[in-house]
Amino acid sequence: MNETVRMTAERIRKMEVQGARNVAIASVKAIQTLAEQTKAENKAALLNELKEAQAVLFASRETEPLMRNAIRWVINQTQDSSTEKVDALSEMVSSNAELFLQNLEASRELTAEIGARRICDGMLIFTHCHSSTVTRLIAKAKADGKEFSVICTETRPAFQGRITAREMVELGVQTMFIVDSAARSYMGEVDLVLVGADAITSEGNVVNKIGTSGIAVLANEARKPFYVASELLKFDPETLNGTYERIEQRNPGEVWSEAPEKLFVRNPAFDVTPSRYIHGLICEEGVIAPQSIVATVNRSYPWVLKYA
Ligand code: RUB
Repeated sequence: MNETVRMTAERIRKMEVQGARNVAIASVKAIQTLAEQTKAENKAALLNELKEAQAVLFASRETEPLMRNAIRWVINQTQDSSTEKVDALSEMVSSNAELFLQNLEASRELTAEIGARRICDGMLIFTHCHSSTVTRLIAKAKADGKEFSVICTETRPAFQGRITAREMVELGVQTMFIVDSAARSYMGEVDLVLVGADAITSEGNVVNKIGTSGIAVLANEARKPFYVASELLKFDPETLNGTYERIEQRNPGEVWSEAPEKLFVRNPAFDVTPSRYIHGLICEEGVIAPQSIVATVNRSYPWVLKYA
């Protein structure tokens, strides 16, 4: 097993790499390094190495279709090539990985540009967890000269909300930080809820950090718009064939490290927000209805549907 791939999977598993985009980027870079370092003597051996790396990276985090779509795309371009020469194939993996990362960055910029238009002066924006897509969007609105404030939750048990809070403060955005259970107390003051996504299902439901669906229900109760900012490639094609998105269960010790023996602590990393609570999905194709996800993915990335 390539050492970079093994270490990357380990870092993802240990949560040293967080957030769907960062997980996908780290995985694609690991595949790129493998291709650059391979000692494979023929195409079949190289493909075996790539498939082995794919399996290890896929297993590192269950709820990450962006990573799966990214790796499959990079590897399949090579598999489908008529070339048999290992050097040329390795070069192909590396340049396709680069191309994927550039396109991912461009998608985030477009998503940020589109979403920033939904932010107006004087707004109070509520967010949960840490999404690099959401913070990029907020940074764009700020760079456009808008003045607004943000509430972020601490996001138990791993406190990713602290990353968001720090980034907001560094951007010069007035920021309020609350415990997760205070969400309802402040929802009445909020103008817009904005969260990221780990996965989008064929029905337009969104899988994101645990607690997101409760916040969506609170937004609905308070009649506040709830938006998800996400690249289209977080769509999970396997949900089209009926497979449920798997929800990763994390170490109970994150919740209570010295819990009494025999106490059954559960620690799901994500939950599912039904599409009916989502006003819009802000993505590189615009602000779309979550229910139109399959048609939109089919228009922009038809190859993804092959993996259904
Ligand atoms: C992170 C999380 C983020 C999404 C989107 O959870 O739920 O909202 O991954 O992030 P964890 P991004 O910290 O457990 O990975 O927009 O950066 O892809």
